[in-house]
Amino acid sequence: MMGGNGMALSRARSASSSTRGPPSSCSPPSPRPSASSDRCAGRLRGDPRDGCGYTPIRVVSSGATGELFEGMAQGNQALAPGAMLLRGFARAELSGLVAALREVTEAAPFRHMTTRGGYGMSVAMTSCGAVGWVTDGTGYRYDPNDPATGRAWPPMPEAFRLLARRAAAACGYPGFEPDSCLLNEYTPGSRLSLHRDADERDFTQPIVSVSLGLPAVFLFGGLERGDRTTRIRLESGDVVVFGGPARLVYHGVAPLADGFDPLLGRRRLNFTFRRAR
Ligand code: MD3
Ligand code: FE
Repeated sequence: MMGGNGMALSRARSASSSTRGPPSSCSPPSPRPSASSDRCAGRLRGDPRDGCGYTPIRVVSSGATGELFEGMAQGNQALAPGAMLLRGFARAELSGLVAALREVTEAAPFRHMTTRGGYGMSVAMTSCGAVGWVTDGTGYRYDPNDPATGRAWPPMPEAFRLLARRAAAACGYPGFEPDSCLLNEYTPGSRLSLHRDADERDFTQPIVSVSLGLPAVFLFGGLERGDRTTRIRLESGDVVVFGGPARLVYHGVAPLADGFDPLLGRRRLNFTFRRAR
């Protein structure tokens, strides 16, 4: 596992703290139509090029390049069975997302939370939606209230919700209704150590991730913490949908390299849309 400097790190979200352990089978029924065949069962690290778990996708993103690529898959890539990278899916919407973001962070500013082990996180977080993901000295949970204010989290902006729905639908999850969006803010040096997202109730529901701002190296592992990780560069406007056999994989983010993004400056944001309850 990644060592780090021992203080500004670990999300360790599900590590042994979850009251619900992962299901004994880590291959929840995949709602994706005809995507993963039986030969893919239990296989997480298949070469994306072998087509295993790959669903040819018709992207319906609009905007700048939309006309050119209408009806074509815009570089969609299966990272592994159940994990689809939609390159640039949100690119045309970035400024709208940032505008909507302001309303969220005015009510619930980014803050550095503390892990159950007492470490301050280098990534600052906030949430919107019916519940928000919270970590403090007592553990990890989804809470209907922001502990910083005692009030409900701000509502999920329509632009957020609709983007998540479209991305999920493009990957074979029609009708995705996220009740929580976790917003992560990275500055140069911020990292997220290897963890699983296992605090949600229903692992058949996917998680949709949207990246904005500075590029990052995403670490994509396997079902065991010790499994080797693949590095994937995520850029502003990239969307990843994690479902099926990829839903409970270990993952993290390498320390953010410095740089300057025209929209966000020296920052990277990641929004993850979840069905928590
Ligand atoms: C794979 N965020 O918020 S997004 C997180 O870039 C988180 O801020 C990272 O991991 C970030 O929990 C990575 C990619 C991601 C998100 C959720 C997943 C990958 C996932 C859930 C299951 C499997
Ligand atoms: Fe995660």
